Amino acid sequence: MAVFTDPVVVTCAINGPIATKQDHPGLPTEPEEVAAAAEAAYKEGAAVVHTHVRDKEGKPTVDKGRVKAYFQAIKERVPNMLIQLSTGGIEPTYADRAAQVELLPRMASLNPCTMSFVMAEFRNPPKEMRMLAAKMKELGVKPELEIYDYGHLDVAMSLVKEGLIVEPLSFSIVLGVAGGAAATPANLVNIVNNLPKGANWQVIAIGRFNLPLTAMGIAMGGNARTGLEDTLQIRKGVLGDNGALTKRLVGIVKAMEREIATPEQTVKILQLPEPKAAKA
Ligand code: KMH
Ligand code: ZN
Repeated sequence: MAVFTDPVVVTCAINGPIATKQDHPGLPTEPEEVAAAAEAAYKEGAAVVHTHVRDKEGKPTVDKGRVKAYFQAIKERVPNMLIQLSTGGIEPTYADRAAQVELLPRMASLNPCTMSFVMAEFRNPPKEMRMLAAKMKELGVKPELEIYDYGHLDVAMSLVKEGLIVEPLSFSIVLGVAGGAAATPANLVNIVNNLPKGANWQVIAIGRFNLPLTAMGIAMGGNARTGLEDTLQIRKGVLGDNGALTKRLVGIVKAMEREIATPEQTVKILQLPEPKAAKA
């Protein structure tokens, strides 16, 4: 069994695109709520906040003013925390996704393949997805590659060959979405075994599989993610919050005698580029 020495990068995915305030009254959607959730997670050890942007009604939006308001609120409260913006979603056009990335989050998700997403169609067409990858590279925004199934990894590797993304790669292995690979230990082991050397990775296991597969990922040398996007409950029947979910995750990492990465260490571990300003 390998001994892992790098500190573990903890990401908190504070809201996601799907859950509503009816599902969880504490779901952060307003800029101030988002910033408070980021701060709660940061205080417990999260270096990265992954966020989807919602409008005043709580619906996903690509409105640049709203994205700016999120970034500003987070930066005011937790200036050191690294913002990872989601570019995922069913509705937004790729032009809108690229426009969001121009606001220079430190990282942004990149979903390499089209797939069924439960009952929805999650469209990530090859050409447009490549345009978004190129935009991230031009702006110095590190892509977080979302791998929902085995073939998605092959597509990510073809982006390396085409010079659209640069190593070391950062992967989220997403398991348990109906339309992608199931949340099983065997799938996690097999996908991790196929990752390129030197890649950073974390597990995103949906719902009740979140905790066991996240713990397994840490034991296998991965980074770790939690938050209300991935699991609304902290225990069966008990709603969680971003601070409490992060605290629990950090406890597991420490129990395995691994250190927690600060934002400064995270920049080095993930080799985040310095963001460049967007061309006018
Ligand atoms: N919601 C997860 C299934 C993204 O934001 O682009 C994956 C995710 C992807 O976080
Ligand atoms: Zn997300």
